[in-house]
Amino acid sequence: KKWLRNMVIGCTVPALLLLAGCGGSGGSAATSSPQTPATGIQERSIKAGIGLNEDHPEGQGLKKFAELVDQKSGGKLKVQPYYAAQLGDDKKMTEALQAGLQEITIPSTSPLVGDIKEYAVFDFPFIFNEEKEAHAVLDGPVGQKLLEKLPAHNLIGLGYWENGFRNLTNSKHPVAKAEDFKGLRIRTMQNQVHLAAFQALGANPSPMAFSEVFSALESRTVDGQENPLATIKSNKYNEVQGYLSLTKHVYTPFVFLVSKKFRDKLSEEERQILRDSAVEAGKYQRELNFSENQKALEDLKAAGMKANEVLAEEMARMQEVIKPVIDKFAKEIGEELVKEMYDEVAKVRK
Ligand code: KDG
Repeated sequence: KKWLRNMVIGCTVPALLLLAGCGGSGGSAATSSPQTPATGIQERSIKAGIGLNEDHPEGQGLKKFAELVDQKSGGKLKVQPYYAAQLGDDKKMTEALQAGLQEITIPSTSPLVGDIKEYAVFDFPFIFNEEKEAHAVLDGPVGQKLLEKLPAHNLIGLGYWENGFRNLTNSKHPVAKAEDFKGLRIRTMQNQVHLAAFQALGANPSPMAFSEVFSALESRTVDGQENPLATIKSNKYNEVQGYLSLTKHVYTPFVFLVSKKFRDKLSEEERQILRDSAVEAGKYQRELNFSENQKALEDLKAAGMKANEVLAEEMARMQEVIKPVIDKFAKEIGEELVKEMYDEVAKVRK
């Protein structure tokens, strides 16, 4: 039987033993299909993109992640970092993950709110006073619940890194009280809560992708923007903004995202390497972020920015103005989750 002989010759040895599974495909043992889960560690190239620069703590964290993955996989899993929005902004990269065209990104949670409305709890202004309060919520049940919403959107979340407390810069005047926001054209992230909060303060907010911010400030298309100090320094906003107001008005987390389409192809061993490395690099990133945010203030002042503090009673007045916005979004998100977050913060404060 010539056809049978040809077929047998076409099979590899393991496939020959499982003749039924040969099917003339050459059946390499390393090839995985949805029916046969991958095993071991394969050679893979992993594109990981962020919006911030390599010198920013997020860039340094990503570099650390790539090193850890390299070590843990014996050089087989190769993470290629792309900084400064080379692969696009948070929204675009997240969509690329969903389509399986990019493997990793670490965006602010704020632009995800269009897809997962519950993430807006982290956009409520003035809910955290210190980093450790935010960490308790993010690393606790509330943060976990939100990570569990990601797979339905073709994303896998491996935990939270830190963008941090945001402060306002502008080219017009110091902002020390609620009235000072009036009429300022401020770039915001693409997020409904941020938009509504700045509108409530009488500012004129315009949502914009991160990579467009510098030129919008330079051309005076907008008067100001808000970001953590490490970003203001790394992106050299001091060159186009004279005033830095320490409003600390909202804390933004980063969420470590992996494409679900990519993750589904990985073996358990490979998944574990990514999980462990994301957590380990995340600890490093948060520490670096904290120290860089402290240091950046001095550097920005030395570079000529006029910095001003905001008194606690003025912050309380800003909070008062924004309260209806928070109440409205709390209803939309689900008051139970919002309460859970406040309870968690209260526990840390005790
Ligand atoms: O890599 C993260 C950045 O893309 C972005 O999230 C920075 O906070 C940010 C902003 O203002 O867009």
